[in-house]
Order: sequence, then C-alpha cells, then structure tokens
Amino acid sequence: MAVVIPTNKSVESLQGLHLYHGAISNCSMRVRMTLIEKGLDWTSHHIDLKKKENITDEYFGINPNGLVPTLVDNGVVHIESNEIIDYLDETYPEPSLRASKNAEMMEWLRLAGSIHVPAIKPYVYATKMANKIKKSAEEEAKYAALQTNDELKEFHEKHKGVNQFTDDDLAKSEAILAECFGKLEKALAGNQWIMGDKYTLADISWIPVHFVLVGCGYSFDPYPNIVRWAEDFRAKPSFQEGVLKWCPDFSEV
Ligand SMILES: N[C@@H](CCC(=O)N[C@@H](CS)C(=O)NCC(=O)O)C(=O)O
Repeated sequence: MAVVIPTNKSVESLQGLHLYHGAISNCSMRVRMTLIEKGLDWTSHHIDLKKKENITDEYFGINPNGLVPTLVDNGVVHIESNEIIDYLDETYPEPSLRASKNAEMMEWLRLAGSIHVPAIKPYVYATKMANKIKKSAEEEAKYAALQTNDELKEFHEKHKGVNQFTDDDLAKSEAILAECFGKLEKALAGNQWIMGDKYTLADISWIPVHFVLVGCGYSFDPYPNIVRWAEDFRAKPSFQEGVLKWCPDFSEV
C-alpha cells in the first residue's frame, strides 16, 4: 500500500476523503470514478497541471513525486492511482468493484501502472502535451530542486527546453501499447467487461487510458471489442462525472 508520511503536515489534520487531482490526468480519472461508483463524499483539491500547480513546495510535501492523484483519507496520505483504487475498494467495500478472480484483476491494475512511464506518458507527451506543458526556466529550476525521483527526472529531461521526444521513443511506446491492447481485446472477446460479466476496478483502471489516448489520436480501429467496451462507459454516471465533467474531450486539452 503506497502510504507516505507527508512533510507538509497540514494534510494530517484533514478529516474525511480529500483528493488532489488533475482534470486532464488519466490517473486522477480512475480515482474520481471509483469514489463516484462508491457514492463516497470527497473534497476536491484541483491541481492544474498546465499551470504547473503541482510544482510547489506545498504539493511535493504531500506527494513526494509531485504527481496527481493523491488521496488523503482522514489525514493518511495515499499515492499511486492503481493502489488508491484498490485501497478504496478494500476500505469502502460497497458496492464491490472486485472480481472473484482477484489476482487476475489486480494483474490488470499492475499492468496499467507499469506501462505509465514507459508507454502512456511518452505517447501523450510526444503527440500532444509536451508543447502545451513546457516549463519556463523558473519552473525548470523549481522542478529540479524538488524532484528526487530519477525515472521522472529522466522523463521530463526528454522535453526540457528545445528537447523533444524522438521517433524511437514513440515507436517504443506504441509497441508496448499494442501488446497491452492485444491482451485487452482478447479479454473482452465475448465479455462485457474485462473480468467477464462484472464491472470491476480493472475496467476503471483502463478506461481513462483509452479516453486519453483517443484524444491524442491513437487509433483503436484494430480493436473492435475495446471500441464496444469503451462505448458502454458513455452511459455510466461515474464516467460522466469522473471523466467527462472534468475533461469533456482530451483532444481539446
Ligand atoms: N504512477 C502514478 C503516476 C501519476 C502521474 O504520472 N500523474 C500525472 C498525470 S496522469 C502527473 O501528475 N503528471 C505531472 C508530471 O509528470 O509532472 C499514479 O498512478 O498515480
């Protein structure tokens, strides 16, 4: 469980559920959807990534990676979106979003988490975000002073200043995505949801990835089962409230 001891002690006195999240962040979308599915009351602390509101001493004091989302539950700080949704389902079990084959479902969450930096983030930045989210020299200096995570430092170096993601970065990311979506396509053959008839955390973990990639121009034409599965979310209140209300169309971001 990704619990962190915050250096920004102000959050330790928060009562109830507080979510620090980004409107356009796919990782935040999965947590918002889970909170909504569970009918939980939560206080929103919106962090505007385009305005670099995550690059502050205050926020790094809550999330040591400077990433959204962060959930604070009665003063306890949780990071890592896939771990947060698992935590929410454990702690607030009704309605259950867990599959009877729990290990298999957790493997889908682990997979979504494991491809975030090698595939999802580079694809989104290379095709869309890098130019929109360029840091000023002052923001670069602030980020360098705050960020201690080497993987994230290396990732953000790739689009720092005049640097750009290369064709090779994009090709590597596309290869990983193709392998994952091949698996997802197979899992959805003859099934409404990833784990079968029951809608679970696995679906919640993956739909934001689909939503954001579509907005970046990724084609799901080779995956008809995924296209049909994604369509089914349009009618879900948790998708409308947790995704579309905050980000109606990622291509417009
Ligand atoms: N593994 C983390 C990844 C979180 C993450 O990368 N969040 C993005 C938005 S989806 C973010 O905060 N980006 C800002 C940055 O990289 O500085 C999780 O699942 O919570």
